[in-house]
Amino acid sequence: MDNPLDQLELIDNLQRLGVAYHFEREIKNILDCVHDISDHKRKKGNLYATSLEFRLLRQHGYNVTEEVFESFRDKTGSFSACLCDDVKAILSFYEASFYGLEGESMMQEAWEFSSKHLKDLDNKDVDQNLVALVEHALELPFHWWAPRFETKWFIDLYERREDKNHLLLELAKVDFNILQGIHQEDFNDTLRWWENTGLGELTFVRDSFIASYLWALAIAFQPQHCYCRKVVTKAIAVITVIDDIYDVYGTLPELELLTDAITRWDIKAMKQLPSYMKTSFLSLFNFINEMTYHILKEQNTDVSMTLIKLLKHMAQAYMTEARWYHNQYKPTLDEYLNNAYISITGPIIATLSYISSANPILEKDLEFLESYRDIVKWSSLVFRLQDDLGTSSDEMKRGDVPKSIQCYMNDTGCSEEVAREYIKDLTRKIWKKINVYRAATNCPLPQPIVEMIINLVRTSHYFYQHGDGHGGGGQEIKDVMFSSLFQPISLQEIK
Ligand code: 0FV
Ligand code: MN
Ligand code: MN
Ligand code: MN
Ligand code: MN
Repeated sequence: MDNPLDQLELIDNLQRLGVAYHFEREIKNILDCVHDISDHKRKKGNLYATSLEFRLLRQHGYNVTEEVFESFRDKTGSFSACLCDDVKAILSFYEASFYGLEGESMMQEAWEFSSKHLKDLDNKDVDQNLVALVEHALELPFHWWAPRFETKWFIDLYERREDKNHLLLELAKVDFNILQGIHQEDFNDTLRWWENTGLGELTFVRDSFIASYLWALAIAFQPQHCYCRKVVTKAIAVITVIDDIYDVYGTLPELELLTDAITRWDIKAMKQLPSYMKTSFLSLFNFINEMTYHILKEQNTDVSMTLIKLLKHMAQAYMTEARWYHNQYKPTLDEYLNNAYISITGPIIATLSYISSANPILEKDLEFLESYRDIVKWSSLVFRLQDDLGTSSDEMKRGDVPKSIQCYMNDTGCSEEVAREYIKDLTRKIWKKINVYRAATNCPLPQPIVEMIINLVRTSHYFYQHGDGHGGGGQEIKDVMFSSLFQPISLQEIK
């Protein structure tokens, strides 16, 4: 393809069809050219093309200024209403707005303008495929979708398009099925491990093993990340049990003993634990030690100190919440969040993703991950806010520490509805910070791990948008989970 707009649309399709990872070099070559020659003549007056180019360039770490949208403002300085007749352009503008950086006021206006028009859209005379894209984007924008969770949906949509490329469609389907086969293998492997632990039989534990695997799949779906998926699945499955012990089952004195055991990281601490806690503690202990052994053998690197430190902080954050709850203490939102971005386990999952996929593992990266700074902190905060939006209603019924929504209500006296809007707004603000760290040329972590951390955030948007998708969730999310893991795509094409 020679036409730059066709090339950009092809990249967009490759990404959404889930096959872009086969063409990383080609995509980079095209974007290098587009970035170099980014001429204003070509796109002048074309909001669709300008937005698509802006979004793809920012997504791939190129420097583009928000000024490219200046020409779409009218004399009064607002985006002109006549742009709204072109739904495809407004959608493209909306998708681009999620790549805004902290401090960019035009991108904020772009979001306000485009999201309002998409929500108010009269669907009557609009192409049905475009309507489906708009609804999908209002659910979650492209930037917030975890890579694998929209692939099947998009393949289906693409198939119904008149201008589809048959070869590309076939590639996407075959590739999806091949990857699904690989995913089923690591799923079966970890499932056997999980059944062996016997933890699923504990009466107070949520049934979340498939969900645990899907978090891992969303973080790193590519074939080479098999070990990473297994590690992350096991971690999430065991940590979910530990979280339930702290939140639901343990008495305060028992929880002090568990916190002490994890903090000391000593097999001798087993003796002090009540018997129902022993298997959970020992599963965590064995899993972490086994992985440490594996990394030592493969890379001659000792990651034990990092992991023990992060686990200690996690247990202490859980303990803080348990004490607050049992003493009926109501933290302020700030106080709560300072603890809760650790208790959501974002930092530890980020670190495990790094350790199980990076080679060589670097001391400076471990130090950064342990520091809870920048991308690690802000990503974990969004993860926490999404979890609270999805799970806190049930948590309050069951009895739990006030979560972000309740803390904000206590701080301000506002209604739950207002508090939820506040948390959603805070989420968008923090994403702008995440975008800044993602784009920073001096980002201390390698790009693939940054993307994994962001995928964790994206997954939290998906899992918690309609309730507790991790701990049971509704039927819809269960169907999607089942389908993405166990149902291949039929290769019979609808003509
Ligand atoms: C979330 O559940 C949960 F299970 C966590 C944080 C442990 C495993 C990690 C992932 C799901 C990635 P819940 O809403 O009960 O967590 P909180 O922290 O609110 O108790
Ligand atoms: Mn919990
Ligand atoms: Mn908890
Ligand atoms: Mn609790
Ligand atoms: Mn929760």
